[in-house]
Amino acid sequence: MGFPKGFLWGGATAANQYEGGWDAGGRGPANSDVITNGDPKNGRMATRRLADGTVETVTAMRPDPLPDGAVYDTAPGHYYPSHQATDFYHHFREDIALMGELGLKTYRMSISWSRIYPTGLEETPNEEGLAFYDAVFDELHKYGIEPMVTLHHFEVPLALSNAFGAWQDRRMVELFLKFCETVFRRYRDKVRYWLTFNEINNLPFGFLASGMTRFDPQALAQAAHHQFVASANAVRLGHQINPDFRIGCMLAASRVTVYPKTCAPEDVQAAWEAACRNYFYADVQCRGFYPSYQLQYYKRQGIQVQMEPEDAQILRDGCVDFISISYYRSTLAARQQGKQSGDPLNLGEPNPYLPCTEWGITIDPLGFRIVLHNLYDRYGLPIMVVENGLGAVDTVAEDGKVHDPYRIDFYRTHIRAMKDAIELDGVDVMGYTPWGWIDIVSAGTGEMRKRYGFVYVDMDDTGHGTLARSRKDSFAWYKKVIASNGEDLD
Ligand code: P53
Repeated sequence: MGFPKGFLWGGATAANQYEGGWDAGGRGPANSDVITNGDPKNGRMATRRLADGTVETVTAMRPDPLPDGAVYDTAPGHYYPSHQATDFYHHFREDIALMGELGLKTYRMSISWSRIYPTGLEETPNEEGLAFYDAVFDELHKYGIEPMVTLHHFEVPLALSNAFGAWQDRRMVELFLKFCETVFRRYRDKVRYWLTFNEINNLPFGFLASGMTRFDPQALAQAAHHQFVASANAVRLGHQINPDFRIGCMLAASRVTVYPKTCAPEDVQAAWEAACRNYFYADVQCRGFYPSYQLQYYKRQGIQVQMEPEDAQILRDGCVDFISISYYRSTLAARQQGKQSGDPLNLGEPNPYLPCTEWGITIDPLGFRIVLHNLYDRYGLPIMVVENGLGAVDTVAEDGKVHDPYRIDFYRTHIRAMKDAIELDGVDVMGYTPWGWIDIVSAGTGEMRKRYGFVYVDMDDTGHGTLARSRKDSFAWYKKVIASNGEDLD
């Protein structure tokens, strides 16, 4: 049996980590453009300008609230990895040729909102930005590659963060819809697959993920609601503009792959609770209403989400066509931990049965099969795997090449697990787009040395290098996997 005919083998990236050209072609700054590089321990920092003109750096995920008169801004003397990233903006023809050589059927990318509406508030879109993505989509179609576009991948126009804290404010719903309508209409015949919010359950990554400036549980719940309404409206509008559009949500599935630390029922319940805090985001988008457990949880926490009378209907009418996921790892939960750690980068305790990467990420292919099965049972919707991959340090060997058997191993075991989910568990998997098919900047730490690609990009942690592209060993391997529709994994 194996992988279905027409399985969408692909590769994935996001604009804020790959595109660069941050001030080219009339683009406005985004939240991601004021976030500096970081390190594995401390993650990334954001810069802001205080009322007296001085600049401070604060944590990029959940900084303290903005003091009066302060704004997020760039400042001299800092390195902002998104500004150049790995420069797709100036390399897109060369990079898409590599995608063609690899045999990709689909390419998952994001559109940078502030390239289309520089502050988010303009009445008319930036034509140069629209033309850039036209050129990208045309180039992809030349090679028979179907674009899959994320509308919101950790990026909002910076002006909206500074004006009202982005997603914590209801005004975002309309502004986002204006952006969606523009790109749906413009690319109506060039893009069929769309994803609304990347890793919507990683919204607690705050400023980095959603451009928010307040991070109390109330603000986070309200922002999630605004994203649900925005997503549902986008789904409905997209289907009106082109009934052939297939529009999905996107869940960080690692966060629902939570194992109990022991078989004590209290640990099992802790694991289930931790998963539910994440499942609920997909529940709303796939089923069209809030699950009762989440409403009770909000009540218990004293959280009151402000909902407009029309919202229930909007959510019902805006269910997604499919669910897409990222999957990197599983985690452990135990009753002793009591409350979940407030640190979104906290990875929990190590699992003694599993190896982990230099960044503390467990490697768990069976967890991948388990979560695919769970999600298919839960929603009965096709599942598109839009992120999976291994962040590792690659070294250029004496022969000038990167030999990365560890990456091939990772993909081999994960693709086998996905095949098991299809063949043994009957899961409907639409396709698979490895994360960072080409080296890009890390979202979590802003590093370059944490590489995911089949293609190596000559650039270091502070942006130095020729940006030259070269094929790693895994490139030829993945090419063979695609050519054999997943049969040849040796
Ligand atoms: P990096 C962790 C931290 C930030 C974003 O992560 C994350 C995660 C893992 O769930 O989510 C996704 O680059 C995200 C991508 C990101 C990828 O994981 O920190 O959708 O933007 O690059 C990998 O190693």
